[in-house]
Amino acid sequence: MIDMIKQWRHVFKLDQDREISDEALDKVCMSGTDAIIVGGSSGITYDNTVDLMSRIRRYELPCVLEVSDLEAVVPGFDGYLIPIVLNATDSKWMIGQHQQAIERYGYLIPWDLLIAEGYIVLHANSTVARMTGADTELTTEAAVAYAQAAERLLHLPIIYMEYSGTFGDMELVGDIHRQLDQAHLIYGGGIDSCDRAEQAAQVADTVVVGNIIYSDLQKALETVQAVKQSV
Ligand code: 1GP
Repeated sequence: MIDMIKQWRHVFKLDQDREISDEALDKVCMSGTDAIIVGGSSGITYDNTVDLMSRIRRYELPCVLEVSDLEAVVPGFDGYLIPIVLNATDSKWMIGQHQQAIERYGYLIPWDLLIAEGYIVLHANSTVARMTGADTELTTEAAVAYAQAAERLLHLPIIYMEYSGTFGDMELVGDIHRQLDQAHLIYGGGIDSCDRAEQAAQVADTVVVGNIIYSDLQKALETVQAVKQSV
């Protein structure tokens, strides 16, 4: 799993709870992006997850589920991303939900398809920050220390800097990237132009594009080449 993810430069994140036409989905899947992540923070159900997965499955690109709701884990994805919110103040988002899931469904879990992501949530005014009670007011040193704890103590293979809904601090993302030896750095949040996509691609290993798919599909599609051309 991690070897596959390490090759991804650009990824689209599609939200089960938002409408996307077949035509738009076709453009997203044929855009040249490396993969699709299915995931969202609210309104996630088993049915809307199955529905979106089966529509994406008509295409050849990898499709993984970012698990945020225990009731909506659907078999058939190429892999399952399991967020561990490093700066959550509510510990259930660090390990509580995971423990409960294993207790309840342990015998069903395809362990080799799971991969943990150390999330650092940095946009205070986002659903994920509110839900997890994330401490988003971090100094550079504090954020770097979270990333290092995740990589060196917890041996998490992925660090995900989540600015969902706003464009983040590229200097901070770059600082964190420079401190990582092994972990793969994913950036997501507020990418709505080629320029922002390029900036993010310069400091992160993988760039995730979400919201703009639903508000300006053409701009979203252009981010693929912007990321891929960036060195
Ligand atoms: C959300 O990181 C992703 O989980 C992408 O963020 O929706 O702001 O593009 P945007």
